[in-house]
Amino acid sequence: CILVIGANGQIGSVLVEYLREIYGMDQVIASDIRQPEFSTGRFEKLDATDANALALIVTKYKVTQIYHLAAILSAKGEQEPLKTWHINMQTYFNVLEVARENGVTKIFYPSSIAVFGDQVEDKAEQWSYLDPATVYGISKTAGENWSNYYFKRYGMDIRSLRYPGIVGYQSMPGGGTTDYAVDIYHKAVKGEVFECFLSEDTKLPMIYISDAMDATVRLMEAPKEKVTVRTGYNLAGMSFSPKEIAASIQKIIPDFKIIYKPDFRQEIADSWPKEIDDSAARKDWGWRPAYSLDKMTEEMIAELRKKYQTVKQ
Ligand code: VAH
Repeated sequence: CILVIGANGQIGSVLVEYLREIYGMDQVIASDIRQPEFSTGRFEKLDATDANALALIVTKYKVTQIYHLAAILSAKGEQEPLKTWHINMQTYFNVLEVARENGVTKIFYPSSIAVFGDQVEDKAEQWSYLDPATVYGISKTAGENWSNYYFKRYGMDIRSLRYPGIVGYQSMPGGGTTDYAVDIYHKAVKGEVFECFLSEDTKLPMIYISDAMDATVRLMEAPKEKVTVRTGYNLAGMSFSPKEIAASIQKIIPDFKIIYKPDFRQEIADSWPKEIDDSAARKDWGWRPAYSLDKMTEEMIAELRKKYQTVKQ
């Protein structure tokens, strides 16, 4: 069985369905700290800071793979730095130790472009120097190094992607700095003016949710010997600025309006690279993005129009 921790989150909520499509409904156990209002398959309430509770679920379902998608993201994480560090690290230490003690064969650890900081000018290479500016980024950098340690010391097959900003229609914008790129579509489809918390030229690496899902499973299913990066693979679909995504939306919704009111998240975004070199992922396990900005915009608007129409009826 596969256990997804943080199944209610932006990635988790989509990944659970994606994995169930591939491996079968009863092969994927979703878990999160709160019971969702509705869940289609097996769900276990779990506070992943509680190692015993995690171990009970792992043994109950004979879990062989864990996707650890629970974390406090970059913007929200800055409000209480030490709490963010504790939650992001304690949950991962529990995953590593419970997995080691219970013969879990594979772990997916989501990293982020937030591991990069001001040492990277515009383009982040696979082995660029990591000087993260946020607690979230510090915790992801630490998590990558712990993954590499457990791989070397215990031979555990832990695989990781440095996700850029993820854009999807399935969940509402969360505590991420890149979540402006989710919220903008909701406002455009509802015919509301969008107030952007980043300046118009803030270019950031992003990826459409479908490409993020494809990359995740492609990495997890790659033959072990192909996985040459045991910290975190750079990954990106495209890079764009608020001005560029707004222009992409206006091709479909011409009267969409955006205003710019940068706040504390501007500083976080400025510490991140504008572009990502993901050639290692392309070479090792055949990564190729399928979505351009305009193709993502078409799909996001179509899906959100369905979502809001159903709400209106
Ligand atoms: C965030 N969406 O904004 C996450 C992600 C690269 C950004 O880590 O915190």
